[in-house]
Amino acid sequence: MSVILTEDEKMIVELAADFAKQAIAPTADEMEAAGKIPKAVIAQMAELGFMGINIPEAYGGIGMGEEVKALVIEEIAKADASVAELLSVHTLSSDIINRHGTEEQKEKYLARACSGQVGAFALTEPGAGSDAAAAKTKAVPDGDDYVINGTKCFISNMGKDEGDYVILIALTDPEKKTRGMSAIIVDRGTPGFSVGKAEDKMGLRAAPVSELIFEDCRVPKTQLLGEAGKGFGLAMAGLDGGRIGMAAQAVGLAEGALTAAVQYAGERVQFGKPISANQGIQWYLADMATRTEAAKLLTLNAAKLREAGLPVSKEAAMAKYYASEAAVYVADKALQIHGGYGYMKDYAIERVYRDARIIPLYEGTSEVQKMVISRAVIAGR
Ligand code: COS
Repeated sequence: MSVILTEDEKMIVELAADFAKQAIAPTADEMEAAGKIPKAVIAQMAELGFMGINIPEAYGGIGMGEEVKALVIEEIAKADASVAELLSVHTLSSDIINRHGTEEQKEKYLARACSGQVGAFALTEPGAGSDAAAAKTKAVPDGDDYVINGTKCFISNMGKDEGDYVILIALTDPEKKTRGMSAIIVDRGTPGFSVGKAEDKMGLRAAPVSELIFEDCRVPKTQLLGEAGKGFGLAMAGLDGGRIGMAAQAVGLAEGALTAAVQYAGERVQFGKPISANQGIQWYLADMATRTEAAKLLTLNAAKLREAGLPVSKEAAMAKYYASEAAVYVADKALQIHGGYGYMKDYAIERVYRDARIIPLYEGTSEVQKMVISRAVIAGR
C-alpha cells in the first residue's frame, strides 16, 4: 500500500524500518528470554526521535502526525511486538499530556518523555477491566494535595525498574462516578506509590506489565491533568489514540508473520516442490495478505481523521478490532505454514503467535470495540 509522505516523514519511517531490522529483530528472542527491553534500546529510540515522535519540537519532540506515528510503531512491530507495545503506550501517555497538560507539565514531562523516560497510563483495576467506569481508586483532595488509595492492574510500561511516571485515573469526587474521575500524573518514587506484582505473561514477555499500589500516596494538586472531574472522558479520548497505536502494532506483527510465512513456504520442500507451489498454501497467503492490507487501511484512516481533529472513536475501534483479529489470524496461519517447526522455539513465529494473542484483549477487548462501533452506528455517527 502506498502512503503519501513528505521527505522528512519518509525518512523517519525508513529510519524506524532500519532500526527494527538492525537493532531489534536480532535481539528479540534475547529480550523475550530476559523478560526485559534493555534501557539501551529505549535510549536509542529516544536518540532517533521515536520516544518524542508525537511531541511538538518546542518540547523536544520531532512533531510527527498520527499517520507517521502509526507507521513507526508498525515498522517496529514487524521485528518485535514488545518494543512496539512500549512505544505505543508511551506515546499514548505523552499524547494525553500534550493535549491536556499545563505549560509547566508539558515542559517537564514531555521533555522527559523525549529524552527516554517512559510514560504509562493507569485506568484498569481488578474489578474494572472492560467496565472502566467501575474503577474505585480514590484521590481525595486534602489541602494542596490529593491523597491516593487503590490498586491498578495490568499496567503496561511499569515494572520493578521500568516506567518513570504514570497518568492515573482516580475518583476525586466518588459520588459523581465517571463525572468525578480525574487524571493525575504520579512520578515513580512518590512515597506511597509502589509497583506490585509483575505479570508473568503468555506473550509480549519483554514488555513490562505490573500492578500499581497506592497507599496514602500524597501528590500535589499541581499534578492534576486537565480539569477535575473530566478524567474519564480524557481517558476515553486518549484511548481512541491508543487504539490506533495498538492497531498499528497488530498490522506490523501481521506483516512480520506474513513475511516469515512467505519465506518459509518458498524454502520448505515437500513432495518434491516448495510448499508455496500448493494452492492450499497460496490461498492462506492470499487471505493473510488481504486481511493485513485491510487492517492497515483502517488504521491509517483512523490516524488521518485523528490528525485532522475529527471524531475518531468509531474508526479507531474498527481499526483496533479488525487489525487485532487479523494479527491473530495471520500469526496462526503463518504458524500452520511452518508446520511442526512453527511450534518450536527455533523459529520466530512461535513467539509472534503468542505475542499476537494479547492484542484483541488489551486497550479494550474486541467485544468493547464492538460496543463502541455499534453505539456509533445506532446513533447514526
Ligand atoms: N471520548 C471522549 N469522551 C468519551 C468517550 C470518548 N471516546 N467515550 C465516552 N466518553 C464519555 C461520555 O461522553 C460520557 O460522558 P458524560 O458522562 O459527560 O456524558 C462518559 O465518558 C461515559 O461514557 P459511557 O456512558 O459511554 O461509558 P460506559 O461506562 O458505557 O463505558 C466503554 C464505555 C465500555 C467504551 C469504556 O468503559 C471502555 O472503553 N472500556 C474499556 C476500557 C479499556 O479500553 N481499557 C484498556 C486499558 S487502559 S489501562
